[in-house]
Amino acid sequence: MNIGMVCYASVGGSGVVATELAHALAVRGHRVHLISSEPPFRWRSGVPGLSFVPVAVPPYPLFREPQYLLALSNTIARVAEERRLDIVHAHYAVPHATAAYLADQLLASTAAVVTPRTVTTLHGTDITLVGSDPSYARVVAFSIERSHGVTAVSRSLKADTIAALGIRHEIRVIPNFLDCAEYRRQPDPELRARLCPDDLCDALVVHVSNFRPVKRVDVVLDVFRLIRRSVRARLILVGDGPDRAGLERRVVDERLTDAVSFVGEQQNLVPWLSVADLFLLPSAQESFGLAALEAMACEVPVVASSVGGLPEIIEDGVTGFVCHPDAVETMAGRGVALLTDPALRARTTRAATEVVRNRYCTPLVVPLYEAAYRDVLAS
Ligand code: GMT
Repeated sequence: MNIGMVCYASVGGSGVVATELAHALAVRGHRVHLISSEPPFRWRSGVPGLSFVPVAVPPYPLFREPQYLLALSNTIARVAEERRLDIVHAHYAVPHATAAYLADQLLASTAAVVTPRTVTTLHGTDITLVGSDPSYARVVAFSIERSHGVTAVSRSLKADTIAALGIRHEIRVIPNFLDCAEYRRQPDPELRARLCPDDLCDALVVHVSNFRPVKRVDVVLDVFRLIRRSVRARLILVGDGPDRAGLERRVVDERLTDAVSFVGEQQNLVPWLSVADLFLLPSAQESFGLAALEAMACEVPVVASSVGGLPEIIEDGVTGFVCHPDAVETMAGRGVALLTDPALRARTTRAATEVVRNRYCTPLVVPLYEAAYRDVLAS
């Protein structure tokens, strides 16, 4: 098939999933054209069958608002014609489902020979935070309904989409996935010794996110402080975003600079996860929680909040722990248990990696997207 994959380039799970899907589909013999403002975070050049198409947004000094939606719609229609696309796959509904719809209408209005089918994948905040905002809801719902196929990354997000936007279109749940050959524990004793010297530290706690309020990195710090009452632990914060500066100030004010390190965005997470003993994800909302899945694949036990799709990937007490988002003491207690009880830790990480390998590796999930493409092409 000839597929146009539309996604955000900024660091975030939807861009990661779209880029990995584009890559995996190219490896499976499809031609994939990734359309975005710039090559996304995980972009790998030189893969046969995979190409990148930038969306150029010409500046005009009179506008304070860049016209990204128009430029993207135009680019999708152009690429569809030039490269004879069968499928346009929009990741994150806002505004990509709308751009795909506009491109579809453009092609139809010019009686183009090529009229690709559109598929929209809902990722989370495109519904739960952004898309259901009254400023956007009507056009987002309209654009989702006009997609030929719709997928969501969890059952929870499917339910949220129906509840928040009243969508009647069939929504197929296709979970996120990862390359299980890449995401496995690969210990780096030097990195471990640098981050957690034996004489000062017994355990490494890790959190990875884009430091937005929904991720509640302040709660990561609260939980970590409680854990430190019983375990000589250090905290590694991976990522960057609007909440980082405030947290850095808090770490200084609370005299935690020796115990907490901010290491910024990391292209390759595996080394950071492979030195970790515990992963914290106390998000307010998380439609899937790709970061938790990546930790589980690298044998890091996860303590997360019981929101959104997290309980679909983490079975409480079996493959990790999910707690009420406000139960900070409970999260800390679960963390201490995992750090101090080697048998519990081994049991949990073994069960978690088994679930990852049995359900979430690339070869198990990518065929579900191929089936969705075949169905919309046949419909
Ligand atoms: O969190 C966002 O606002 C953006 C989005 C993204 O692009 O990373 O995150 C969502 O999509 C990810 C990939 O499907 C999911 O793993 C995240 O759970 C989801 N984030 C939220 O629901 C907060």
